[in-house]
Parts: sequence; C-alpha cells; structure tokens
Amino acid sequence: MEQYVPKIQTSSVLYNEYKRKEGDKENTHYCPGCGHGTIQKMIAQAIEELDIQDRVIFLSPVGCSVFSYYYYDTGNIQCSHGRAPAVATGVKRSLEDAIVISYQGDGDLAGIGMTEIIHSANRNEHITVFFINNATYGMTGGQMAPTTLIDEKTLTTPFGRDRERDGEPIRMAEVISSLSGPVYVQRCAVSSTKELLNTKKAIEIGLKNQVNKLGFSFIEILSPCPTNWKMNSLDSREYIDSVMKKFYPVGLFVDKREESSPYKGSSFPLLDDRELKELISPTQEIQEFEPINIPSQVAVAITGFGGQGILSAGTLLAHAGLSHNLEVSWLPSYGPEMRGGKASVTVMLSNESIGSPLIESIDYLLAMNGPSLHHFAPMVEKGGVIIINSSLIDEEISIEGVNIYYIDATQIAQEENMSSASSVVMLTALSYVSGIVSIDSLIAALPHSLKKREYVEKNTTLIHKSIAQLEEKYGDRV
Ligand SMILES: Cc1ncc(C[n+]2csc(CCOP(=O)(O)OP(=O)(O)O)c2C)c(N)n1
Ligand code: SF4
Repeated sequence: MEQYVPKIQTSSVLYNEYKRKEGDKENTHYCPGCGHGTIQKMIAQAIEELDIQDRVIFLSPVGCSVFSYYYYDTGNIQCSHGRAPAVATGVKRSLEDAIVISYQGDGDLAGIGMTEIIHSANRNEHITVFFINNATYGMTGGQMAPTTLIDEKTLTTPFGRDRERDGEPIRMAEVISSLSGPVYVQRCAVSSTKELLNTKKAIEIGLKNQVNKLGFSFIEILSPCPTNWKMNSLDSREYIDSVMKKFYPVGLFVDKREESSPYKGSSFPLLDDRELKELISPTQEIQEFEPINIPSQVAVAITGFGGQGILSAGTLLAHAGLSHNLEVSWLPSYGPEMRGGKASVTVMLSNESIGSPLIESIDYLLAMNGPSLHHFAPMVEKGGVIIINSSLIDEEISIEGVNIYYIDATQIAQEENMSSASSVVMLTALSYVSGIVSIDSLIAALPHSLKKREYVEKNTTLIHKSIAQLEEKYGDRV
C-alpha cells in the first residue's frame, strides 16, 4: 500500500493524517490565519523538544479548538465548557507524572469557566494552562466575550462594547497574578516574529514547570480571529500589536520558579479497593460473592421510558457487579422530561479497568418498550442477547446471530402490585440467561438502591417469582 506522505511535517506530536476528522484529513479545521493553528503547532513542538509526548494529556475546551484531539497524538480529553481546569485537577492528582495541558479560549476560561480557573490557580494545581485570548466567542459566530475591548464591534455589540453597559474587559493574566498560588504567569501574542518567538519560549517554560514539578503556569496568548474580526490574516496580526497590546500588555507577570521547590507528591493516603467501596456505600456493607468469569468486558444497555425504573436497575446491576469484584461503570441518559421520555442506562462490567463508560456496541440489550428496542437493537453484537419486555412489545423479532428472550416483565411486576419494578424482572432475566451477575448478588444489592426494608422484601419476592416463570418457559438457568 502506498505510504501517506504529509504535505508539511510540523511536529511528530501532531498526527500526519487527521484520521478522526471527517472530510479533509490533511488540513486542520481552523480558518486561514487563525491563531489556534499557530499556537497548537508551537505547543506540539515544545512537547517534542521536551520529550514528554507519552506523558501529555491534552484537555480541549468547548470552542473553536474543541477538536484538538483530531491533531494531537497524545492523551486527549474533551471537557465541558469552562471545566478543563477542574478536569485537569482530577487528572493530575490521580496521575502525578502526567503533563496536563488545559487549552482554553476566552469565552471558555473567562466566561463560563471563571470559577474553575480561579480556584485551580489559587490552589496552585500542577498544571499548565494556555489561555487563547481572541477577544471574541469564535466558534459561535463572534459574540462579545469577557475580553472584548471597549468600543469593539461584535455580533452582540454592533455599536461597540460599552463600558457602562458591559463593564471593562477582564485582564486574566493580571487577575491570576493577584493570587498567591501561581508559579508562572506570562502574556504573549501571535503577531510579529518577535512575539512569536516569545510565545514559543513561554510555552516551553510553562511545560517545563510541570516537568520540574514547580506548580501552576498560566500563559495568556493574544491570538487573531480573522474570521470574526472581519480582517485578513496580516491585518489581524497587526491589530494585535497596535490595538490589543495597549489594553493587554505582553510580558512576565509572575515568575516564582527560583523560589519554588519541586512537588514531592501527595501526602494523602490512597484508598485501597475495599476502602473505596465503603466510601461509596458507607451505610451498607457490600457483600462479596464468588468472582464471575466474564469475557474481558461486557456492555449492558437497559432501555425504555422514564418511570420504568431504568436508572435504578442500572445501579442495581452495577452494585451486583461490584460484589463479584468486577470493575463497573454506570452511564445514564434521559430526556428533559421527568416521566415518559426516553431513558436508558449503559452498564459495563469488566475484569479490567474500564477506560470509558461510552459504548459502541451492546452485548446484552434489555428493551422495555418498542421504540427503545428499534433504536438499540442494531447496536447488539453478533453472539449478543436481547431480552424483550413482551408485556409492552407485541412483536417477535429475529436478528442473525442474536439470541432473543421474551418475558412479561410489566405484567409480572403488576401481579405483585409493583408496576414500577418491571426493570427488576428484566434484570432477573439478564442474570438468568447470562450469569454475568448472580441472583444472590442482585438480591444483596437491593438495599443499595431501595431505602425501605419493605421494598427490599417485595423485590426479593419479585425476583424469585420471575425466576420461576423463566424456568417454566426456558428450562433451568445457566
Ligand atoms: C454550556 C454551553 N454554553 C454555551 C455554549 C455555546 N458555545 C460554544 S463555544 C462558545 C464560546 C467559545 O468561545 P471561546 O472560548 O472564546 O473560544 P474560541 O471559539 O474563540 O476559540 C460558546 C458560548 C455551549 N456549547 N455550551
Ligand atoms: S472563527 Fe476565529 S477562532 Fe475560530 S477557527 Fe476561525 S479564526 Fe479561529
């Protein structure tokens, strides 16, 4: 096969070909002249020069740089709007050798994420933050940002930003410098060659501070957005030098590298598995059951509508998995409606650490109503299983390589005067057909999701009754 040769090799830290990107896989999605491309290339080069590629976890924000994971051949996490410093805190505290980069725009960092950045800086988290200040909300079409200059025209300030109405723009490098935590704060710019060289140097220092375990580094970079500024590339760089820098002076604000001693690691003791489980369920002892031999990872989807007990069934299954000493994840998904809207939960059970709770395919689908069956059935793997709530789904289906079971879940639950517990009948069927968790572990997990003793007893009876019906229909369980 012919080898792919990139047009321009910028850094080995950036992919040669952007395979995750849709369409054009050779060029980034940034507009021509955008500062993001220039800055991201310099960050990649600094990572390469410091030889830290295998340790970097790059956190991208919501904003034009949301797709940074298309480009960086490093660890990647895409964070909720403004929350990257909080995510970075968690990542760095659990992986102390990682080099954690929080890359954020001005809307993301100084608008919605102001709380996260202030507190992480104040705590002197050992992370590096690159703050890309283009004075506008680039991705959403150029609205006023907290950093938009006075008199600057944007989509939402067509006559210019007004000091009385909109307040002063926020100078983040100065705000961060007022805190005692940070070790290094610098403002630089993507404009002239001289500024670019300064920016490259500041990026290197910001990353090196993490290598040397010195503390929080904040690099603000004035960056062009030619598209929303309605300028060409050259004019937008000139605008940074002649206009932006007057309000946002470039330079060094804090440099405590000399007086900071390297971080020696957390003094908090790490919890072992047992202590962790007790912390999650402080009031209930988690019973231990025989380990279960499951394939390395099993994905279960419980699906239906709000009010069917879908999410609690997921919790029950996750608890049962825990008591078999499996790794578990629980990821709910539901519409804004309280009851009656779509609801589903995916639970992963695994013998190994679970990298992500997101699933691409399903091993066991518990379909509690027609629409959810039709929606999720195409995701079931060959060799997988679908369990259908035949009380509400009046059809028989056949999918090549997939085993289908039917159980009158709603009816069985109603006969016990427990119409909202039909999902427990479905879970019982899952245990019956798969053995991925035992019936005993399901029963033992009931007090974790049900507070009243009376409900625990009623659900236990329901589980036994469901087993009897399943055995009558399908024979002895696995
Ligand atoms: C919770 C939430 N609020 C608002 C938005 C809409 N939104 C997407 S990007 C963005 C602003 C991005 O601007 P900035 O952080 O300056 O980055 P840029 O696109 O300029 O690089 C906003 C408001 C959203 N996606 N999510
Ligand atoms: S809109 Fe602005 S910030 Fe976004 S990619 Fe285009 S030039 Fe860059």
